[in-house]
Amino acid sequence: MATGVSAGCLATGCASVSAPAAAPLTSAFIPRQARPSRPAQGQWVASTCQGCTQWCAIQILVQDGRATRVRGNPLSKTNHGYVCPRGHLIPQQMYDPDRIKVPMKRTNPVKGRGIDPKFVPISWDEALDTLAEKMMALRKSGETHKLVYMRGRYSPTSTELLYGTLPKVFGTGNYFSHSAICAEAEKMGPGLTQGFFGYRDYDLEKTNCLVCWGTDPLASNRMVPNTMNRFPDIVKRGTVIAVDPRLSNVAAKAHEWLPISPGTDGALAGAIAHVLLTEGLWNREFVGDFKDGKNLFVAGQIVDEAAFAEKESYGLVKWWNLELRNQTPAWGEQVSLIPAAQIQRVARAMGKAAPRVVVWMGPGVAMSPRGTYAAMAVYALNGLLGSIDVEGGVWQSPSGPPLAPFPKADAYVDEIAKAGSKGKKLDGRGAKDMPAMMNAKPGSGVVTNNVANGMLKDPGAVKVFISTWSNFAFSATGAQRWEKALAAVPFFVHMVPSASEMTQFADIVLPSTFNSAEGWSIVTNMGNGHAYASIQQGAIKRLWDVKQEETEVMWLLAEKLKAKGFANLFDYYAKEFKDPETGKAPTTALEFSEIAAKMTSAPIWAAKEPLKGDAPILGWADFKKKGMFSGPRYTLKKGWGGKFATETKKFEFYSETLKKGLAEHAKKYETSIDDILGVSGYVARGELAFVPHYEPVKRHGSVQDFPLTFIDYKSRLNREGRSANVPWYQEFKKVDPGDVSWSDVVKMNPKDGAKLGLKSGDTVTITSMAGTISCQLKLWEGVRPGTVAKCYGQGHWAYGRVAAQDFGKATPRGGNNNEILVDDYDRLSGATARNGGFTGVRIQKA
Ligand SMILES: Nc1nc2c(c(=O)[nH]1)N[C@H]1C(S)=C(S)[C@@H](COP(=O)(O)OP(=O)(O)OC[C@H]3O[C@@H](n4cnc5c(=O)[nH]c(N)nc54)[C@H](O)[C@@H]3O)O[C@H]1N2
Ligand SMILES: Nc1nc2c(c(=O)[nH]1)N[C@H]1C(S)=C(S)[C@@H](COP(=O)(O)OP(=O)(O)OC[C@H]3O[C@@H](n4cnc5c(=O)[nH]c(N)nc54)[C@H](O)[C@@H]3O)O[C@H]1N2
Ligand code: SF4
Ligand SMILES: [Mo]
Repeated sequence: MATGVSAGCLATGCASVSAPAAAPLTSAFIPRQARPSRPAQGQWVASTCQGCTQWCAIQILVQDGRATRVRGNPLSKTNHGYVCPRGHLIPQQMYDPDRIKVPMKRTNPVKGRGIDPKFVPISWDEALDTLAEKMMALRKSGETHKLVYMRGRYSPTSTELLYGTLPKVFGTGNYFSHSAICAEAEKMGPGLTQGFFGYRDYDLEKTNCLVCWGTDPLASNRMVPNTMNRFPDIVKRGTVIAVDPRLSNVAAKAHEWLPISPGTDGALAGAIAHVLLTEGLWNREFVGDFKDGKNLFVAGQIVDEAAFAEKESYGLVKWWNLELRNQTPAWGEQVSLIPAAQIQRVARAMGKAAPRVVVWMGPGVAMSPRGTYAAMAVYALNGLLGSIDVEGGVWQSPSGPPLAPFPKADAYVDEIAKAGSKGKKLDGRGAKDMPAMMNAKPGSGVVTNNVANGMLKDPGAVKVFISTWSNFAFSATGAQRWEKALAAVPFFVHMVPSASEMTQFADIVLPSTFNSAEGWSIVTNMGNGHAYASIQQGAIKRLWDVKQEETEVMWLLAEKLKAKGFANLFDYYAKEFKDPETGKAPTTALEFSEIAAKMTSAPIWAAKEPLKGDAPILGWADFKKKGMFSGPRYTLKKGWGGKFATETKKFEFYSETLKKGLAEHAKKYETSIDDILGVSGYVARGELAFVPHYEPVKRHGSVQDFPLTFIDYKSRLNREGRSANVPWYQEFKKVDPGDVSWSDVVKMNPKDGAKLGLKSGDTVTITSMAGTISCQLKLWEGVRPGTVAKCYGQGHWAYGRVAAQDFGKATPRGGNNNEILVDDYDRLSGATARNGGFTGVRIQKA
């Protein structure tokens, strides 16, 4: 940004305020006596936190219309009435003085980092009129497919009114979710072995061995409040094992920390499986046994498949013969750098606790190039240990309370829309080298990060770009590509509560509600054995001229489109939506928003028969008050007895499910599966491709030029990418192991520091094949020599006065990891790589 004045304008939505210097001011430490004493009067209003994907049911203390405190909903069976530290950031994030307060339009046509957009305030009417005009031009020119919609985070229900219907009724196939930069590859582990392409639940109450592998659930992942609650007891009664290349929160408290060489998870899993099999520690009830009772799993030996009788599983002996038989602990040590004795010890502890073992496999394993196979290898251990769907083990989603789907929109899809929805998608899914086979169906998974490449390759492909709750110019690896791609978009509308890096490229900025306390929707999730639905409600008085993007803005946009001659979207909303209590159709945007939430949740609060689970909810008012409803406890052994959703209906150590998907993809391109694997960057050929196995680390940058391996992970305080402008985030940053408050540090082993002549506090540059960033150095024993770790979340250059070092000058506080992480994929899932040691870096004194 050229001047401080306009940068201030961007942040505040008014023309005259300049951005103050980023002084570390925080109200957390105002002396006690300075606070006016007043009794805590107010109301606890139920809502839902979306600070991470746990989507906790919460209550917000509302005093005089203002949110002042947050706690877990006491009815919650998942969070026990507690939030994690990030839940407490809600009031600060919502009342962030840098929020966008009114709609704005760009007056500087030139777009780029550090170029002042010269935003000026406009009315909602003008903003939506302009958008509708641009959209109508596409309808007239037969180019509806040049409308591209991308969502970042979203509400799981009201997203249907935007993501689900706008593209369909208007006529574009180019709508994309952020899922593939999130954790999609993880789903391939349980998906290709067990037929469950979803996030798992864990019986932490009963487990005797917790293995946190590529995840740090005391600080991130899902179910943080439940983990914090259960963790101390597991430590006391059982064994906690952390497999993480850096000293995570769990690692610091675990009995065993395995600081694995990044990206070698498949090898470590193989070596553990080898010990479990050779020492006879597999779970016989789930996996079965040798027919004559004698263990023939002897290192190096081929086993006759006919000698083993499997029960709930399929292909164990094939897996052994193809992959495991030579993966001794000594071999595992060579590849993973974890001592053979520790591999053995850990495998025995897991075997001894089986089946009450949880192997909690996270993005650190899966979100890497070739991550599908690592995810399968680590997840398959749950199969060997028999922990699938049993007490103290790993569960699929419990069945949740019923929700009503929205009415079908098909009758409102005209010929233009039908034609526009066909055609190739910009993300390249299903290309020969991008199988993206979520649910084992080739071409069915989104390839979020590849949209930028699609836009750069074909600059005419996008004419109108709409995005919500997103910040891809920061949150996606190879972030610089997004800056370029967005700069070339002729018309971009960003709908967010706070202006971010991506907003700098917008033509129109629409201030969104902060969903947890200003919007309406129904949020669903599960954890601790229960699935639940939880309300989000407009709990507080809105301070600014904001609207909820998925509901209110859609209604108003539909009105504008109707006025310009395209009524289908409006007719769908106005004719099909009715208040389930009164039968009244919505007449305003706000009514539409609340009616949509009521329709979704009516089966809960207007149930004809008592539902399984919580005590009955008696009407909408009662639901608003209680805020949530949990379904019954998980029923064990869901997939046992031939009920897994795989090709064989068994737990597949040899994945017929994957084989079928790959065969289908190969057939489409009239080639072999081996050819597909080759062009997609995998190493396995032949039968090995169908079993969980180790694929060598794919590394961008030679060891000579980029000697250090980069480790990325999440902050305990990151509300996904959205909390860096909160003063408490900066003040408490030191809660992330090794980190320093109000700073951004890259952590290096002191041995490497001595070699390179670097010391703590030095300002350094980190350079990879993708780019260079700058931050502070910290010498720390929590990473092994040859690797460096840096927390994701800092390095914002345009997310407000606190997040940036100098917002007015676009100077970041530290550096964004995504400017050095290379744009690469696990192509079987379409997921973006951020873990697995795939980016080599060099570090120099700045
Ligand atoms: N290097 C690295 N990169 C990562 C990750 C990592 O661990 N390391 N994590 C990845 C993961 S798991 C994910 S899910 C993605 C997330 O990345 P994205 O999907 O891009 O989402 P965020 O960055 O969380 O979203 C930021 C935007 O959300 C807006 N916002 C905040 N609250 C609300 C609200 O209530 N309503 C609306 N409409 N907007 C809101 C803010 O104004 C901001 O513009 O990042 C990924 N990127
Ligand atoms: N605090 C916090 N919690 C969150 C979120 C958040 O933003 N902040 N976001 C939510 C979202 S959207 C998602 S998708 C989930 C993601 O779930 P998380 O489990 O939070 O995912 P990541 O932070 O990506 O986890 C990466 C972990 O793997 C480790 N790791 C890195 N490379 C390797 C490797 O090669 N091998 C192994 N074994 N480990 C490795 C990292 O050190 C880190 O501990 O978290 C959710 N929870
Ligand atoms: S950030 Fe996640 S775990 Fe923490 S309170 Fe919010 S939804 Fe729950
Ligand atoms: Mo995510």
